[in-house]
Amino acid sequence: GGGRGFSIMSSSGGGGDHGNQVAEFRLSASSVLKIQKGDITTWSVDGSSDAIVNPANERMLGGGGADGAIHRAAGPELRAACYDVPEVRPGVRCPTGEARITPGFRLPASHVIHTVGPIYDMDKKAESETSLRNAYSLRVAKENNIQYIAFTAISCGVYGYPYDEAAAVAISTIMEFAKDFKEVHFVLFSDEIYDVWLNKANELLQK
Ligand code: AR6
Repeated sequence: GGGRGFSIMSSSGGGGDHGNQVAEFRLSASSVLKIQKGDITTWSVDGSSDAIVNPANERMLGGGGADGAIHRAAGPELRAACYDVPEVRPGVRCPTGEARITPGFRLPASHVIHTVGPIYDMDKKAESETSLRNAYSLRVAKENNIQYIAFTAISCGVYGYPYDEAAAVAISTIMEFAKDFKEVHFVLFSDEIYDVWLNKANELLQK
């Protein structure tokens, strides 16, 4: 009894093949994990206590991948706010495994949590794993009273983290530290990563 439910639901809008299905898992009595395909720049739940997590780099001034898309959608105000984040050493505003928060500006989400995942190093797996775990930045979100948070597959693009290993870290970290958020979302760009995440959540969250 009281087990973790799992269901596939279609989100509103209809349309694509299985492109807008949302897989839902219970994390605690008050908290759900939702895994869906999509573009994180369009994500929002309530526009006041929600945050998207930007897989940034240590300079925090934008880049390619999701970071580039988030900066384009948020407008130049986001880069200005990032520029104002103090450097901890020359060229580093946010060290690997840490996070910084800014407003979302023109994004539908109210906040952006900029986090820096590791550049995957197969010779330093334990270090990569610790940094990735830390990049899931849930403490910063809690300190800022975020109730709804959306992640991409941090480090799974430019930074080269193997999908299956990254999914295990991502989902186990969420299971451990996200039980008091209302909703935790993964908004995943590719079919392949979506499938890996869904399989891993089924493995770790299904009884
Ligand atoms: N919505 C959701 N996911 C996305 C989007 C989007 N709009 N765009 C890309 N992804 P990456 P990293 C996926 O490379 O590996 C940047 O240049 C993408 O398919 O964005 O942590 C930064 O400035 C992949 O699955 O981040 C850093 O220099 C995932 O998001 C560096 O890349 C993460 O890929 C960070 O590399």
